[in-house]
Amino acid sequence: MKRSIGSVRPLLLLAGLVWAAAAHAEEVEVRDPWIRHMPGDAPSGGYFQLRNGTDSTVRLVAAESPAFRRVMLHRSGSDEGGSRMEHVDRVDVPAGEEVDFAPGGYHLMLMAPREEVAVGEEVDLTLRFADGREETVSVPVQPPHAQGPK
Ligand SMILES: [Cu+2]
Repeated sequence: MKRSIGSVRPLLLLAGLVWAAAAHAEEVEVRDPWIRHMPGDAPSGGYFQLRNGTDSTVRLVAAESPAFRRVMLHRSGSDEGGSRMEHVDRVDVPAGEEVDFAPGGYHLMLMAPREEVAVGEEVDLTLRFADGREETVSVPVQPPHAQGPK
């Protein structure tokens, strides 16, 4: 009797791992998030890669953080007048694709910190999608000169 239990358990474990891998493939992933922290009242930038592992487009519509009163979706670009940024209502990520939120392109604008946010801390960030999906990640706060998550 003991022997059969011993052989069943690894099988269950394996089934669990296969299930976890399959479930993972259908997820929306937020990779390498980081915040470029600006001192004082200046807004900080939020960056990450958004990977859509589902088989339909996901639409990012909002973001929030307990550390900031206001978080907006922005896109930086340039025209003849130089660089500028604009507010966007949504960012679509097609099935199986990835969209970069990075300096010079899409980014989160994190405004009105609730309390002093310090470089080296991590703050929670929640991304909200049109289908009701939400993803919360812990995000390292980096200094103004940082170019990436580390
Ligand atoms: Cu901005």
